[in-house]
Amino acid sequence: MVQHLRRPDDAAGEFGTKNMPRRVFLGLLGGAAALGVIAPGIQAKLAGSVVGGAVGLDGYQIYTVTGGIPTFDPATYRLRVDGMVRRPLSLGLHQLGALRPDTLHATFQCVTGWQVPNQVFEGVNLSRLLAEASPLSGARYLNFYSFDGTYTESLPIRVALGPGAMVVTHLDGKPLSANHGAPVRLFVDHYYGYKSIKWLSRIEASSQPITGYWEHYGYPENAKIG
Ligand SMILES: Nc1nc2c(c(=O)[nH]1)N[C@H]1C(S)=C(S)[C@@H](COP(=O)(O)O)O[C@H]1N2
Ligand SMILES: [Mo]
Repeated sequence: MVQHLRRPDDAAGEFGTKNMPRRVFLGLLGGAAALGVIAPGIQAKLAGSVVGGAVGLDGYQIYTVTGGIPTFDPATYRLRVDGMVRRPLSLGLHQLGALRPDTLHATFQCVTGWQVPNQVFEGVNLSRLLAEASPLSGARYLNFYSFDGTYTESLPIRVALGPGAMVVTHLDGKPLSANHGAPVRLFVDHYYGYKSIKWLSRIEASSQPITGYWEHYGYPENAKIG
């Protein structure tokens, strides 16, 4: 079941309330507030937002701020790495598939309180892509763009160079599903799920972070858990 998250002008939040019993919604909100991440003003804004949701069979809630699951053409899809780099990359699915895979065992954790433990992520560590693209010394952030045309995120390069930041192609041994961001999504271990942008198509090295989609509505840029 897909949770359609609309733009915050008609629905301000990741916390859906339409079709959701009020008690459940308040419970979710309370959980996020207990995590200490959502400021009271944002809570009020989110409480006014309305979208429905259900937990998928695999334990995830499927989020999409555009209200749809974007499609792509496998023949023309490219993951670009550009901006402040010496060697811009443009990788097709064959090239991505030919890379030796990295593996990461981790828990997926959304800021609203749900989590999915014991996940096996496979793909390419960002550090390897960066080694290939060779960021310039002034590049301090990576900015991420989705081909859904709306969702964005950022990450300090020092985090991207760590072992927990991966461009994911496979989840639990299977190619990433469309709902989870096919053909590739980001996963950042120890960071809330909103950093893990789906339907990823561009990674831009920059001296500055862009304001990510949820950051624009008040989520902290630093989404580190704990
Ligand atoms: N493109 C895009 N990426 C996204 C989102 C989104 O709505 N659109 N939601 C984020 C949030 S808040 C979470 S918790 C995870 C959820 O991942 P899932 O939909 O695979 O469960 O995706 C993140 N990446
Ligand atoms: Mo999330």
